[in-house]
Amino acid sequence: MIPTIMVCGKTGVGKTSLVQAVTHAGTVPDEAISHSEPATEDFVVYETEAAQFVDCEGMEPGQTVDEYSSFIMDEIIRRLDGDDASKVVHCIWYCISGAVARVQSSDARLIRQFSDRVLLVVTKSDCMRKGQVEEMMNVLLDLIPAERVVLVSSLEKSGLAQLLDKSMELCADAEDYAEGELASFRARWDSYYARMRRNWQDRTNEQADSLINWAAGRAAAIAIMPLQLADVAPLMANELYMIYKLGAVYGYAVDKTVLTMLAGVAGGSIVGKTAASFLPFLKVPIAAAVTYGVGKAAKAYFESGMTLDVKELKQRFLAAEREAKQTNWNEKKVEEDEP
Ligand SMILES: Nc1nc2c(ncn2[C@@H]2O[C@H](COP(=O)(O)OP(=O)(O)O)[C@@H](O)[C@H]2O)c(=O)[nH]1
Ligand SMILES: [Mg+2]
Repeated sequence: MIPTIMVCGKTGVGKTSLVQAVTHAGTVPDEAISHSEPATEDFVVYETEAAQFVDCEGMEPGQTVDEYSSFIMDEIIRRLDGDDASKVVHCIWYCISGAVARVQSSDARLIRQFSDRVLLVVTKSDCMRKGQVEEMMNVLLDLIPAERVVLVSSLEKSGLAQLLDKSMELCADAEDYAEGELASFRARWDSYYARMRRNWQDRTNEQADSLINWAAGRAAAIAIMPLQLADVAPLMANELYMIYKLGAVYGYAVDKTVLTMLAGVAGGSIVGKTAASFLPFLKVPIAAAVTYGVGKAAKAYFESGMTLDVKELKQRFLAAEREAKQTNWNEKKVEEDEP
């Protein structure tokens, strides 16, 4: 038995690209990915040793939620009713685009309809921009618990390991597995993904580090501005944005509690720490070091699967802050563009 995962959402959000990203080379041909016209018609099934992916035609702008919803539901029921147990859908990936940064009411309705079999996948997380991320997260997390949301980028190969882990959990409890069957299913899945995971992990690590360096450099650039008050809000926004993006690199939707906890490992807000440095030449290194330290603690937290406790995080923060103080942030060239 291999699980069946159904991938749906609006046209162009990156469904086919996502299936391509989680399957071995050659499974999904490049031609299947659209660059202008919608490319996926009806239901296209891609099969691997680990899973069967049903790539659905996307919801079109003129289509109503009810129309799209019954199109998907009909297929789910058709598969359930058939004699072939291997066709039953175990898990749905409902995709919305991180580039659009808006959750529409139609998305909200569909997500509710698919209920407890659905993972909400935010695609193109590489395209999420400052000023939009926070609002989008808040709307999403009102709709569905953070555990059921995964942020991915097929382009950067980020969040994919997280998506697979969550899907595996959903698939595993969707089936009444006979003894031993579950274990063999897990083993097959693990061996299929072992190499891909290693590659993704290396990339994720690099992305996280470059994001932290970028944010610390930005903090230094903000702190160098002469006006005391003017730099307060941007420093805070910069730090929070870094945390959201780091979460996304690991596939996590960061909620308020996690955000506050991570920003707090510095033992006070970045604003407080910077303002307290009454010697102007200390502002830059402090702002950079605090951001860097919070970044490294956040990275460790997401890397651990959100299990590290506050005490461990504080230690990570202190070690990284010390390390950052050795860096001359004034001399580091800060790129305006994000990594
Ligand atoms: N930046 C970015 N673009 C993506 C990503 N995934 C897909 N795309 C682009 O989005 C467009 C639509 O992708 P496609 O997979 O055909 O979307 P579908 O209609 O939902 O199946 C294509 O131009 C892709 O190259 C991603 O993770 N990041
Ligand atoms: Mg498609």
